[in-house]
Amino acid sequence: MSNVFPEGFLWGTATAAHQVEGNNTHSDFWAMEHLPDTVFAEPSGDAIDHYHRYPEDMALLQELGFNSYRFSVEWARIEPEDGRFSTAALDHYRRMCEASLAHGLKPVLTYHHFTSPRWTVSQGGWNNMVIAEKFARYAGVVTQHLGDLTEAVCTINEVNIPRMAAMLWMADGAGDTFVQQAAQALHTTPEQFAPFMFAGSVQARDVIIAAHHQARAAIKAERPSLPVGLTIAMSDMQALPGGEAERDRMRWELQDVFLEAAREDDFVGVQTYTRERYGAEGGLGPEEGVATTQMGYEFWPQAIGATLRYASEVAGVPLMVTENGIGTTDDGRRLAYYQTALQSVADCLQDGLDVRGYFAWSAFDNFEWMLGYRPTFGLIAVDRATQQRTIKPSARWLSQVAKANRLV
Ligand code: GCO
Repeated sequence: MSNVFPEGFLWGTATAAHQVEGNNTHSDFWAMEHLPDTVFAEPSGDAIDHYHRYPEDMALLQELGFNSYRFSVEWARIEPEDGRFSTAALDHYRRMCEASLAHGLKPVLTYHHFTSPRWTVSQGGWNNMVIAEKFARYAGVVTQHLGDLTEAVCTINEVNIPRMAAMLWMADGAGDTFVQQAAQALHTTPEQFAPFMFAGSVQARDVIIAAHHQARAAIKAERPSLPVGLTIAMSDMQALPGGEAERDRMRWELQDVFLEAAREDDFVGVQTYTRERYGAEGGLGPEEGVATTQMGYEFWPQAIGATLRYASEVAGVPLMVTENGIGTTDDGRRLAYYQTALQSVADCLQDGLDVRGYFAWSAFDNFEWMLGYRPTFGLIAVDRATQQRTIKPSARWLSQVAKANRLV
């Protein structure tokens, strides 16, 4: 059992623009949050105003001893209308990258984290192959402006989540009235409605994979040496006796296809929260006696080790833990989660897996999509009335690990 992490290991936290910045008004999500029959618990609003407060926020992350920060640049701000790029928005993200570096945090940038400009939806969204070209064009522009300051790029966050949503959570549709209203607001039809999260078809899957490949080429054309990868949502998919075939079928659909698409990448970003069990009939809920989190997931921190091993086996490229964490109001549970999770990452390293970094989800309590602000994944609490930040004890523990580059 080793406790030491390799030299140069990236230690950081992760955020996503829409979840922290506030007022992402040109995005499809903003429009969807404000419909009369919205499926969002509440709108994102000012979020935690990271758009303006990033210097103070980065100072906190520096104080905690991290050496990297994974954040996303917002396509809807950078290209608010098709083909119209905002130099001001690009400059904003350049200032963020500069501030990040000045705080000793190497920027790992995500180019797409769930939200897209509104205009993409009116063009058929992620069902239409045209978006792959548009996304690649945007990726080229971003790289031209920020590539010299960037440590690594995650093209698309959780390439498999739309497919997962369609197969696991939204089998009954996301609410007909909502889709009708959203389609109308975003100038499309319910049949062609495909914002990223709602693009669960096989066709959309192929569009998303093509968008990643084309973006990778556009990034490499600007900066051949910049490491590029995608990220994938992975639970540890376990089979009970008799459930192997069903588990393998689902794992092929939800993980293998995407990991195979990453075989030419510089790394794959693994994002893990829990495990899922399969029996002959399909997915089983949480096992009796196993505690669950605010998300209803089983408390299963060792899942990260299992998913790293599986990702390595299928993709065969270096790995990065781009998200790992827990939604809980009990920070002691969070600490326990990180202790077990990091031990399982250390065990993977010991066994020779090439893991380059670990990013906790999340730096701050933030906007948890449809669930609003209720789930709290942050290492740092935020009082949204005052925007006051408070470092939690779990962050202090992770800080010691990051500073020592070993488990303490
Ligand atoms: C993700 C999401 C995050 C979520 C996190 C917690 O990439 O799944 O990136 O946006 O907030 O997973 O559910």
